[in-house]
Amino acid sequence: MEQISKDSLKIVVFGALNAGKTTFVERLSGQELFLKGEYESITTSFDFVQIKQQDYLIHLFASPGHRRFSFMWETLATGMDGAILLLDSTVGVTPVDHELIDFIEQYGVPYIIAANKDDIFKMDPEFIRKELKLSDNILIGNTSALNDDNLDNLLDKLIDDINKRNNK
Ligand SMILES: Nc1nc2c(ncn2[C@@H]2O[C@H](COP(=O)(O)OP(=O)(O)O)[C@@H](O)[C@H]2O)c(=O)[nH]1
Ligand SMILES: [Mg+2]
Repeated sequence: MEQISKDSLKIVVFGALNAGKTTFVERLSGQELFLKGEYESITTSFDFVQIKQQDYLIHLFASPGHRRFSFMWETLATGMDGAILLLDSTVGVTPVDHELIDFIEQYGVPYIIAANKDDIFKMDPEFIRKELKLSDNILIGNTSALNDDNLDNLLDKLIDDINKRNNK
């Protein structure tokens, strides 16, 4: 029988339209997606890459941001080990972000917040914590998907949270 050498984790990146989800998974994978689920630059289906991190094979999905495709959130979330909510720092915290947090919390998996486009505008993590009513143990980081800034580090921390959860 074939040996499976790596454990795998399913992680899903959620976020509003234009928050930078496609860019985020592209930078993390170091590849431009060959097949993007995009039509006129709006992600209509999901993006998917596989990356190796901390001895895990990570199946990293990005959800379609447009509200009209929210029916896909549940499909993507099925079996996820962790989630990342990407905020667009140039826009701030929006109703869709509230909706996404409520959605993610139903699954009871570790998740982190990435305030993206930090290269243009810096959002204060504590402002985000208050706005989204997040407890202190939820990590909030500032990222620039465009400049590949803080992506690996945040993913590592999410994996640490997942490990902690699974070793309980
Ligand atoms: N300045 C800046 N632009 C970004 C960043 N991340 C994404 N973008 C840009 O924002 C736009 C939307 O990004 P995209 O990844 O398609 O967003 P998605 O709709 O969430 O998948 C594109 O023009 C990206 O180049 C970032 O960290 N900084
Ligand atoms: Mg996209």
